[in-house]
Amino acid sequence: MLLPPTLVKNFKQEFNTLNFVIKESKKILLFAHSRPDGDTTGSVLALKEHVRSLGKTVDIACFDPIPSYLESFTQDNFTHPDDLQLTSYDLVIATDSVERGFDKIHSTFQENQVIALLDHHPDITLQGDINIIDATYSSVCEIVYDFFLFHKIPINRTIATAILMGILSDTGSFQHSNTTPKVMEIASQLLKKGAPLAKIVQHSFSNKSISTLKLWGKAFEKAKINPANGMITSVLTQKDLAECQAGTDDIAQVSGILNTVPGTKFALVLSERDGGIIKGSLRSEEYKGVDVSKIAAQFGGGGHKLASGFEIKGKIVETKDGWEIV
Ligand SMILES: [Mn+2]
Repeated sequence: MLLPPTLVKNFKQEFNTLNFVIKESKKILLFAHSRPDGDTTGSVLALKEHVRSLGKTVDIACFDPIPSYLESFTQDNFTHPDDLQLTSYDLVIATDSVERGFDKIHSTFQENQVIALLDHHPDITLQGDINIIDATYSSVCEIVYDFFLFHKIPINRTIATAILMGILSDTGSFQHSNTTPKVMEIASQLLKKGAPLAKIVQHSFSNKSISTLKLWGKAFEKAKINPANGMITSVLTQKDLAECQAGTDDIAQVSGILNTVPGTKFALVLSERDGGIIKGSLRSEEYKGVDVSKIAAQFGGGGHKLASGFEIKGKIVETKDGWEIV
């Protein structure tokens, strides 16, 4: 490995503990968050490859299947937690947005099982036995890379691909402000190990189904800019989703794309979800000087300075002048 292990500044003690527990464990469970993205998927796939090489029995639990656009990168599958004997594992490692799904099974685990949480979201209240949580990381995959670097764990092509998948996913292919020089150095190392950059970018960002594009079309058509505060906003109703035969996962990137419109300061996308919930998704960029987590907080939500969200009760009603929330 060409990068110096001194690059790893944080979590030395936690990395040592995690490494020790992995070595002592026979059976390890990895947990990917619900509606998995490239980061949670990449981090569990990288960790799986490593612990399997140590001869451990390992499973990946997730309430949802591996995203179809990432299927071609792996032979591995996610197993629904109900189909696993959760108390049979010595070590459980949950990665990224640990409060999206893992909270549902957290209390199932016993005293003698070690729980490790790897996350880069702020405001995580869930606690494990080993907590490696730091919002200054671009992605959990960057944390996993640091862990591998610290312990001089060999990075093969499979691991390099998985880690790059997470970094690309969470940096928007190196477009977001969390693309630090360190992230670029790591990416460079991963390319040298054979990670297929172009293929990952293509699958993650260019490989859109017609239903996704139709849904985006609706959102773009309805977009409005408020010149007073630089907000660009749009709405998607459950009717829109049904008409396009799209799923809620297809909404995720809309606010990021709206945020690229020149002259805007931040983007807000409101979308109707099941159970009378409206989800607000906010995006901005560093140079625009807006902290969208403060806006999200006003509605009881949270997240990062440049990407955050909230949920409110209500319905979106479209009128001839725009829309209203009732
Ligand atoms: Mn992430």
